[in-house]
Amino acid sequence: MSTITPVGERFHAELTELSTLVDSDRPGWTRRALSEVDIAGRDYARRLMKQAGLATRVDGAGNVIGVLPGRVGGREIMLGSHTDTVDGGGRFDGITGVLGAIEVVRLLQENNVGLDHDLVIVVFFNEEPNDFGFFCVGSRAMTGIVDRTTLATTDLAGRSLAETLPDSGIDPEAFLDARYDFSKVTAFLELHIEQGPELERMGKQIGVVETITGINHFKALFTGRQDHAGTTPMDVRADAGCAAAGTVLAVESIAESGTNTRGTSGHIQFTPEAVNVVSANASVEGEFRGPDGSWLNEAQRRLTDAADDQGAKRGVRVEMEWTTDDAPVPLHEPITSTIAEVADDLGQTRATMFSGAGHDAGIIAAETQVGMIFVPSHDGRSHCPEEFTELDDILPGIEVLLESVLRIDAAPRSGAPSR
Ligand code: HGY
Ligand code: MN
Ligand code: MN
Repeated sequence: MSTITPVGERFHAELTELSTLVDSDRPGWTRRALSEVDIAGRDYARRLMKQAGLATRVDGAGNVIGVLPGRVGGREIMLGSHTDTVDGGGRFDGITGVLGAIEVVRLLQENNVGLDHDLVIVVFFNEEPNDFGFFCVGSRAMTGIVDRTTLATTDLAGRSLAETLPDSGIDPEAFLDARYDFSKVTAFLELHIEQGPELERMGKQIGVVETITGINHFKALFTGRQDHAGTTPMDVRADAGCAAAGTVLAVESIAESGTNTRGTSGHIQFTPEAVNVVSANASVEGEFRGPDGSWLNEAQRRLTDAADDQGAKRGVRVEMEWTTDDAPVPLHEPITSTIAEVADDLGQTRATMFSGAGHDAGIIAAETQVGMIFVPSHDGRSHCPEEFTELDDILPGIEVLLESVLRIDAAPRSGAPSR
């Protein structure tokens, strides 16, 4: 077993530098995809990859890909995560896994440890939800599940994704053609902060992810009639805002009806926005999550019906669109058990976990064997400026990532990895 330990100061300095590349007009540690600062973030990661000796390129979908050639070649082990954040997000979501993967490359080289496999590091483009209703955009493009309908989707200003991608240096045609050949990938591993409270509560160092949540996103548009707020009697209004608000409450009550299920409305807008005008239009965007695919399907149906009811009783037209429909993803047993054995052998405490957060790993799992390594989040906080993980809590995750790569590399091709 390897006794190589990560260089904490180096990792910490890079995490500080990358996390402070932020949009100064936004709260928290904001580096949203499709923004200039997101380009700077991916460029920074690419510079580090080059310094670590990787041959780098950017694929047609904006994913930064670095390769450390192996002794044998032909087969790959892939590591990766993302550098974009939510608006007002934190410093650790995504970049912990990117910088952790680059640290693994450097540790292998500094300790003259060669792999048979090529080691491929990916900084996935646009993992967090964008204004077009999509998330995990780069990993979806790599797995070939984007199409012209994806490109035609519009934001609330009416601009299409196809019109917007070139601002980030992405050609829409190349975006459609960014499919990666996963037949040569033995496994994909993603290190990530937990983003919830379980590891800290249990006093465990490492989370071994068994399943990643299913996520269904929706956009609902409500079209009513604009009228005077003082002279229009309540019974003749077609108030789009009220239909939208009723839909928000339906999301909450449907989510409360399941086990470990979640429902969130993250956006609501009335048009016009004026206290003395009945809303002509309104929009709501939100999502359901949960570990059970059939519950998610049922939640979709119930919310579509609830929004229709909200509209029908007010004479408001409702258009409901489900923009993503991702089923829960079980991760792959040979990889998850390798991660668990590695943690045990390194003397680290660990727990098996469900991920309520979505990850590029969940998309890549359709193509190759996938495992995820979680490290604790202080107070379980994430997607907020207070998101925090101690350096001493991250380093064990990098050690597990490194040793898992070594075991997968050394495993017989047809069997479960072991060493
Ligand atoms: O939204 C999510 O679950 C992830 O953090 N992108
Ligand atoms: Mn996130
Ligand atoms: Mn993330």
